[in-house]
Amino acid sequence: MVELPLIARARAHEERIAIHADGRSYCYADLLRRSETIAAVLLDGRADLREERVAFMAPPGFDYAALQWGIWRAGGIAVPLSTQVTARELDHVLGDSDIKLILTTPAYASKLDPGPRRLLVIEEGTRAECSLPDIAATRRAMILYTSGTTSKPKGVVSTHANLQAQIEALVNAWEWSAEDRIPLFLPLHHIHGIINVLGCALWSGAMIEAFPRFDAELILPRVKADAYTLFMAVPTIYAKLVDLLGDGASDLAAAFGRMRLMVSGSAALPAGLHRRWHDLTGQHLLERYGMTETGMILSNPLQGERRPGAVGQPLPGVEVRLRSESGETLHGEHEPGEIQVRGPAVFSEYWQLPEITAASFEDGWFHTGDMGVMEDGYYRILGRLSVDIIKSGGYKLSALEIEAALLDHPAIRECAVVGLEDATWGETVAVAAVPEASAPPLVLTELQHWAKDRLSPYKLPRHLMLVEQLPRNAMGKVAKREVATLFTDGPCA
Ligand code: MCA
Ligand code: AMP
Repeated sequence: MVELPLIARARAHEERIAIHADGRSYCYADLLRRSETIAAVLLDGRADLREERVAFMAPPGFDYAALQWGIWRAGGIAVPLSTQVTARELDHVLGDSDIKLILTTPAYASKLDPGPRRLLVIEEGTRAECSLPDIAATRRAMILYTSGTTSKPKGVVSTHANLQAQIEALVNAWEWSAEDRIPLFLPLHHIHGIINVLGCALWSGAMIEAFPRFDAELILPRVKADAYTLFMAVPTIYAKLVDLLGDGASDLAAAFGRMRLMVSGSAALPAGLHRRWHDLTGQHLLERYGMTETGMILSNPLQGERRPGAVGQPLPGVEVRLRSESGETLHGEHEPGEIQVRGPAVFSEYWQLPEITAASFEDGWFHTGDMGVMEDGYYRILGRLSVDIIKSGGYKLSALEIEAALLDHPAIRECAVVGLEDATWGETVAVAAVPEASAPPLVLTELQHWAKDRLSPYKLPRHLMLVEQLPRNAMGKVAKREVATLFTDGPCA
């Protein structure tokens, strides 16, 4: 039988604790048993799901891991759903990936309206077994929806081989071992949580302590008790922790300093925040850079200088090049170019978007849309090619998607969404709107209230400015950079 390496490796750690959550500990044997049951329920007499897409919703924890492994062991493609998804966003994901079956746990069943699809609630006592199919590494494993330069999020398809390459690069570079213990509080519809934390830990036989969200009141006492060797978070979380730590030395700061490794990524870690964290805790954060389509690409070293404001060198197995606007590969230092990536970790395709997939690659090199530069042997990220991508709290947001949702508001005739720099969130969502003449005056809180059924909480506008017209260039296109200066130069709601 051809078993996934992740599953085969778990057999070597059967007695070890894999996940601790809600006051319970689950060992690797529990995860193997539960995922086998889920696979058998899914197969329901069939030999193989043959890449059928199966959506699932569960908070970080044992159930999430068991559902993911169950789908994989039955031969399906796992489509994890955000626990904060709105009905409209859900409709897009389920329709786009042609989902017929959604899996969830009793606690989440009432949050989901499956429409015409089957909702299968996996109860704790369920038991089933059957022989499971062979799963080749080339089989497609997961679709993650990522916002970008299209108004609707695209499905990023990764094979088992892609995911394994993403995990192995990090396990090797950061020397994961079965002795590691890590808190998991990041959302599990993006790879930061799925691959960098959950995937690497389970690959290594390590222990995860799972929390439904980043809850400082629950997590910090555990940090203080030296419960963890590793910590992985987005810069927003480090900014919030710096505020919580205050100025003086403390037991908590010392406990952060004792961890073997703390990593920051998903968005730029300001050099000042990196230094402040070191002053407070004695810990040099390791900043790395990656993307849903590629896994992690660049990383500061585990041993050696972790440079503030820089993202280091390519991870094992990842090839990186910088390309000029005219398409030349840049070899020198201090020459900015687009970051392009090649290697076994790079995704296979955007789901059912062959033209967009083809346009994203050149000779096997994936175009990230991020600009970078090499300085004294370290890459530094300069920003994105598109002004329509916003990074807020570590989430990648599409200005076009938010604009399309807001245009349904009866008081908005036209609008432009931009990201404004913010010390805590990296960027926050701002909207400049031309109101409908006949409509009552629009205010931010009312707009947020209206939009929360349409957009996930992290996509909601945080600033609103009403304008008579949007700034446009000579071609009539909205000049986004000028829109941003409207907010920085003038008052807004
Ligand atoms: C929430 N709030 C915000 C935002 N989100 N305000 C401005 N901008 C935002 N984006 C407000 C809420 O309305 C609320 O306001 C208050 O902040 C607290 O909200 P809450 O949701 O409780 O915040 P939180 O729990 O502290 O969440 C912040 C968070 C979370 C922990 C940073 O956003 C998070 O988990 N982010 C990680 C996302 C991630 O994993 N990205 C990885 C993508 P009020 O108090 O007024 O009600 S993968 C990726 O990017 C690549 C591959 C990579 O390299 O990793
Ligand atoms: P996502 O599509 O959610 O996977 O987000 C990937 C994007 O996050 C990248 O294309 C970058 O723009 C951004 N990103 C990730 N890590 C970093 C970092 N360390 N510094 C700057 N940007 C980052």
